[in-house]
Amino acid sequence: MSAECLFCKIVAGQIPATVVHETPTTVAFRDVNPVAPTHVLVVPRTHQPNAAALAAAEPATAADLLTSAQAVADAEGLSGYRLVFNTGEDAGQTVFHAHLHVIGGERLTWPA
Ligand code: DGP
Repeated sequence: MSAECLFCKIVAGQIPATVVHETPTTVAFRDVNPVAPTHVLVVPRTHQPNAAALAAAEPATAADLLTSAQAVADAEGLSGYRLVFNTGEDAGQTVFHAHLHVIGGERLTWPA
């Protein structure tokens, strides 16, 4: 755990969040600022600053994020969904604990 990390604190239960799915390696909770009817963040329990760092250090946990995302989609009854890893400030990453956005619940446009 990183002492100043918001998502580490959510994983530890020190900051409240609406948790929708948990596994031994991941926690999924609703985004506080949803951009679609379903907007869930799937995070590893361990602290890594972004998805690439997670994949390099813990590839099995990186894969677990995808499995958890599908479980969230199934639980939410999504017929389709979008997965996003914002990586780096230029991509809009604001929380530097790896997280996978699961976005759906409406017809999504592309490009966003
Ligand atoms: P990103 O921009 O990819 O780093 O996404 C970070 C997301 O985290 C953003 O969509 C808003 C969400 N978020 C920020 N603070 C909190 C919080 O305290 N609780 C929850 N549930 N989500 C948060």
